[in-house]
Amino acid sequence: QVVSQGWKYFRGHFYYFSQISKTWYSAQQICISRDSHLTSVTSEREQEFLYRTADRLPYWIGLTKAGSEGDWHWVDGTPYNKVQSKKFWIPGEPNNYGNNEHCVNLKTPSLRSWNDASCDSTFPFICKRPYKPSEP
Ligand code: 2F8
Ligand code: CA
Repeated sequence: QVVSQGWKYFRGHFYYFSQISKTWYSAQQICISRDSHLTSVTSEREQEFLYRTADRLPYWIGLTKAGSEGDWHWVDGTPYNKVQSKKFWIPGEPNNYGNNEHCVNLKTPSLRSWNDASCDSTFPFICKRPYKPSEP
């Protein structure tokens, strides 16, 4: 079926790995236009799937503290679990480098792979949408 072209299935969701680079906000707008959001990460299995598929390129994910008085949150509405998420940050991150890093990318090929970066930087990005079997 054509609607899922370019989307990869993993455990109940479809993921789209873009081949173009966008700012974080533009990337999220593109995901929304395709019935999805920049991806959340809620388990080690999911994180592993993402960094393996990313294959050493940095990609925007759906974590930001823009527009929330400094609290990290997922744009797809998933609650951000600070304790569970600690193991996904690169050691030393998030460091808010230059006092201007409010968006997150998946940067290194390991479970500890998140870096906060300037939302105005351009990177490829990963959209995620639930797999919903259509009505018969
Ligand atoms: O050393 C980690 C540091 O590296 C860069 O800043 C020098 C990153 N900046 C960008 O990706 C724009 C920082 O986010 C990162 O913390
Ligand atoms: Ca950083």
